[in-house]
Amino acid sequence: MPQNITEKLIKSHLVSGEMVPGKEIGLKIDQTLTQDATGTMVMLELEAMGVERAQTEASAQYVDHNIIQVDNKNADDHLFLQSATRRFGLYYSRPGNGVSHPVHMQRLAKPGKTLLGSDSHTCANGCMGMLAMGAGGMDVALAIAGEPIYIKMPKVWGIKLTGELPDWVSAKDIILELLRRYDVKGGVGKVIEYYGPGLKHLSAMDRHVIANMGAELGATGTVFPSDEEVRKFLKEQGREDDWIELTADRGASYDLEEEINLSELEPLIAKPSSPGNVVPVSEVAGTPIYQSYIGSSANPGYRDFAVAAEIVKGKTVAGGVSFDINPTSRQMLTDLVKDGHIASLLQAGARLHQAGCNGCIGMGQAPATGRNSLRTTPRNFPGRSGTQEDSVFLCSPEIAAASALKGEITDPRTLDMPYPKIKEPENPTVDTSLLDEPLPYEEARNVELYKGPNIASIPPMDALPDEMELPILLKMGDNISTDEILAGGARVLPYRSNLPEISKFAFEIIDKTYYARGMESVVEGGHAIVGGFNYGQGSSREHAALAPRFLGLRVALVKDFARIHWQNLVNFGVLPLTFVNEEDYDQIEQGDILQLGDLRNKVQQGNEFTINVKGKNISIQVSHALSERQVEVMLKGGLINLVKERLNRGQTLL
Ligand code: MIC
Repeated sequence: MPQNITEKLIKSHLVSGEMVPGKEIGLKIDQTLTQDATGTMVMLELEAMGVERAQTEASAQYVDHNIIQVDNKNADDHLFLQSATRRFGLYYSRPGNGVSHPVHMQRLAKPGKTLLGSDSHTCANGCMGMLAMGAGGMDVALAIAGEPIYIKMPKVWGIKLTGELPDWVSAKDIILELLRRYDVKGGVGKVIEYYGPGLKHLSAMDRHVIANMGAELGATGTVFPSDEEVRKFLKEQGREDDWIELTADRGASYDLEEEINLSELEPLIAKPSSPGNVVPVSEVAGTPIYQSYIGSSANPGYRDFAVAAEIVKGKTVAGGVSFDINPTSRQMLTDLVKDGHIASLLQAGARLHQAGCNGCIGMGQAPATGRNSLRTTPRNFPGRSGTQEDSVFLCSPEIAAASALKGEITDPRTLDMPYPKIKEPENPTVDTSLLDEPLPYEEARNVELYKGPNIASIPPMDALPDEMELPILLKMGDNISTDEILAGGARVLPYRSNLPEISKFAFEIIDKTYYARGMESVVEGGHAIVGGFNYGQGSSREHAALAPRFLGLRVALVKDFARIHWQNLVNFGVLPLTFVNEEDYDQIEQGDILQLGDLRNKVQQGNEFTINVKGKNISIQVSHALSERQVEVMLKGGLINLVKERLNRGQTLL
């Protein structure tokens, strides 16, 4: 049977289950990636589980999110992470070295391998012919310990690319086009696999842009072939030996098919406050802007900065526009400096920041209230920029640069200049000086973990009770993102290694009283929340499950869940339920009390059962999609309890 690339990658890593869409499969993980904002928890989990040493082929810890140091917290976390990587045998990418996804691509990505990362944009490395997936920290900790990842077998969505991009249209517009067609739920349960003649015009970094924002479609992963473009990229990085060819077999088919004719695309923009809110830029041209921001893993390439530099060269950005340049890796920044592009940007009025995620996650560069910010970043969920009343648009570097010059959203095709064609450096800089190699085991085992005063261990969690009466503390609508469940931003992120403290910010964007009401519910046996479709989309941050759980969340009842958040809820013992009849969503209100009886039995006996709404004479049919393995996790109150129990019995992890 001819196979597509996704099937090849899955088959060669399958350790359990059948390759039937929707069924649970276990996959061997070759590489892992953690970043600091999620990595501190991962390292604490490794410690809690008593893991000796990473069992993967390569595991790397990047420090790219929490890089503004206004007090001791972030700096202490960096030292904790450095000590943990030395202890457990991981690579350590120091602050300033760059964003995890492009740096991983440059230094460690290998075609044919699997990569699991505690960051939803881990899928970016699918550009290298890898099966790269985002996951919660606990799943990544287990993968580091040598355990498989369990996912539902995805459908494979083949996207045929034909034609060639017109001038002023670039890779970002390709993924925005897919978001325009299918919105933020379009990729759920699917791996997106690109193929076709249009590919030959897209460099490995262009493909990174597209693969990265597969996360915004909710996809399990994005896969590109490993072809001559990938070989060229690896050769430039001094790693040609890591190249293997990986393409779909002739005659391979896909579960679903789509075609994009690149020649027909135009510059696109996602309006506030969803990456799926995409329109042609011409529709919003003339809207005044406060900020134009270039960088992030959604436009990390040399080309992305160089094209902006060429557009603004010899000109000055409009008065009042903050033109923020956030380089994505040190080695690329070096080349942009050498080739004069940074000088062009600075002379035009740019503000240059250090290599890292920065404003993409609200770590600096927050816009003024209610003013329009144009960004090449992947997400514009409400409040994510760090400003609560924000208004963020997502676009290509071409649009961002053109708009910076004009002070208003501008279709770059209207600029009075030819489209700058960018020549990539022939011998790009390769710089490994801030990427520390794993220590040999003999040395590593004596390393002590350094824990600053802000680092708190994860509190114990109880097993799933059999009888519960749970007040609904929040009733929410569709597409609630993990940014709304637990904000990012410079105020909140420094508490990522301190669960009791970070819990104070849970759901604050939606309801500031949640924390106090949650704390009260803990003594009364907990609470539930209700949501609509695509609940928990976006970031993989497991804190969005952990913090509500710490505040007594026992049941999340929604129309449907986003993949990673659903898994995180299970990992920490929060029962994720969906309405069997969606109309029942309208029957219940915030403040109602859900009655769950004989729950442990019901969860084990089948996927559907009924719960009552106290005093209302309503019963609601609900369903859980847990596998047998996950039912066990749920009954124990989460993965940590299960793993600890097994290790105490001298058994293997899972
Ligand atoms: C994001 O883009 O939302 C983040 C910040 O990178 C997150 C990770 C985090 O919240 O730490 C993600 O994508 O998973």
